[in-house]
Amino acid sequence: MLEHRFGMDEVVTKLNILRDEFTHLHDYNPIENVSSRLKSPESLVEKIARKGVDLADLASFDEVRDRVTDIAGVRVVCSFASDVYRVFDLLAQQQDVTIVEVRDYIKQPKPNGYRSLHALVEVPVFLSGGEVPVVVEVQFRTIAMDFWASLEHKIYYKYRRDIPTELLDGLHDAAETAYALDTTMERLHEEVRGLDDLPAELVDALQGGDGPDAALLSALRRIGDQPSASSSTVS
Ligand code: 0O2
Repeated sequence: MLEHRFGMDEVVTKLNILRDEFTHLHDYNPIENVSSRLKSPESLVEKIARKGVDLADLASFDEVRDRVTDIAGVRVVCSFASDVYRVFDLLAQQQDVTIVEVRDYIKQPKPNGYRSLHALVEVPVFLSGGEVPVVVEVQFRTIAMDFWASLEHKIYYKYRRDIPTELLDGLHDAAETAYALDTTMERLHEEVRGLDDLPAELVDALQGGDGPDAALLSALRRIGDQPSASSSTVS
């Protein structure tokens, strides 16, 4: 279990470094929050049983590791879905990180509505006896996906996995609403960032008086998207 904690701490450090770099050296930080947890022995035993495996049949801890891949878990909460993939890419491209498996529950949500990007990553842990590869499960999700998953997790355990159908339907609808909110917020965010690229006096002029002319703003943004033409055309 200690090895898993060391591996988990390494991944957390990598993500915190990225978050701090974005906070201090860039104008936008895609990482809202990074948290981690080591599965408790009780939860480990419960998960093995949930998978229909008799603990007595497992001869070593390595066999337990083979069955339960999220002993060390890290969760990264991002503002928007595009940030989820961006942060995943930034972690995946690091030299000492090996991607073992990716499950994209954002593109293919679970039947209950659960969305997150799951990655099993392997990192080397350097112990006194040498290097040990450790697998850590990293879950990347948006704030809205995290909000939904936290509530669903509580309900799941409250009803001991036997959730009434009405509640299941309500949760599924809520997951779709959360996803729609993610999409709208991301579009608004992109619009505001698009405005940042236009000269301030032009944005002020468009937003004063009778309000912004949506068609003109959208045309200007399209021009702004073409790097070579933007400044000369707009001015
Ligand atoms: P806990 O208590 O959070 O640790 P598999 O590999 O398919 O045999 P596994 O390992 O469950 O099964 O893989 P999966 O589906 O990638 O899930 C791993 C973890 O993702 C879960 O761990 C949860 O943390 C989270 N998760 C997956 N599905 C759901 C879901 O429907 N709702 C919520 N709230 N979380 C989910 P644990 O051990 O199940 O739970």
